Amino acid sequence: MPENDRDLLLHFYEDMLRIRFFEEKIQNDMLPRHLFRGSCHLYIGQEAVGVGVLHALRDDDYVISTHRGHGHALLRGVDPYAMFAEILGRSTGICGGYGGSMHISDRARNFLGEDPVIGSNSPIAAGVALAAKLSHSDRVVANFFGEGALNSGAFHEAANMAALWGLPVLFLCENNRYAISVPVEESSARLDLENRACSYGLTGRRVNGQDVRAVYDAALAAVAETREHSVPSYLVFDTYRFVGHHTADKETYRSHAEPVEEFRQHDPVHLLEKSMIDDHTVDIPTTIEYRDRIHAEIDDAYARALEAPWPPPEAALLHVYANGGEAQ
Ligand SMILES: Cc1ncc(C[n+]2csc(CCOP(=O)(O)OP(=O)(O)O)c2C)c(N)n1
Repeated sequence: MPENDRDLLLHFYEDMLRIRFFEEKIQNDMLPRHLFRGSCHLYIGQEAVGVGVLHALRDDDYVISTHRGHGHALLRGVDPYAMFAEILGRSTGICGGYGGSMHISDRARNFLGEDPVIGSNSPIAAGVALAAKLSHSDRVVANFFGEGALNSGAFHEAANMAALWGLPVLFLCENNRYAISVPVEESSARLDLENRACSYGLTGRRVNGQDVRAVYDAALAAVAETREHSVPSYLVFDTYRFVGHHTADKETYRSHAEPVEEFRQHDPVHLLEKSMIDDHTVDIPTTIEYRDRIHAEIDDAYARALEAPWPPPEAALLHVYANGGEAQ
């Protein structure tokens, strides 16, 4: 990226703050008040990956995410109010309150959704890319998944077909070191994850996922290659999940030897903030202004979502039967 592209860096900063504050609301308010059913998988600590990649895409490109997809959805421009309302199960949620935290989607923004079935979103991404190719568009598909999904057959089937048919998919592995409680060292025969798709001709690139500038640069190059030549790309981002696998996770599996505090020094939000202050891109009052403004935006969206209407009981049958809910 250009050495000092102030506007772009400030966009990165704003987007990272929005994701962080959105999810802190879930963690610090919704969770203790038991305001949602099931669990939420938070993206706290991994924000630089989503921000760097999404800024390298065009609005008409497609994004397919996982159970840990709030950040990707917000970056696509999904309304935070409609996302809070969705998680709370309200009728004004982005999916009418039917999906909750793990099934947010917004076709109008080419956010084809979160998919919590591990590995299964890669074949879907390949299918969407095939459709894009057959319709002679130059749109690309960004397929996010965790390192756990690399061990699924579905990922390998998709990578093989994408390479064989020249499909414009970006396979984007977010290596946060754990699949629920299983550390990557105990699930992967080899730790050079970037080589995992070599036999399909996919040369992976390993990227520091805590450094939004590095993510953006790598994503820009991969998107250009994929778009121009209609070929898949593969990137592995090393990142860290600062919170539990999901909101009910007590994290008892983390060994005492794990340098949690050291990892926390690599908080992507703080790293970007510090680097912008150090190189005089911004001053401290500006960062406070940004934080206050985004906090106010998230507070407002959340307050409105808490007041949002519940779906009427008869809505339980909508979208279930082909005839719209009438008893057969
Ligand atoms: C096919 C399938 N098997 C098992 C699960 C249960 N499960 C939910 S999340 C998860 C771990 C995913 O780890 P990873 O792909 O690394 O993503 P992360 O949660 O770290 O973002 C598993 C095994 C599932 N959702 N789908």
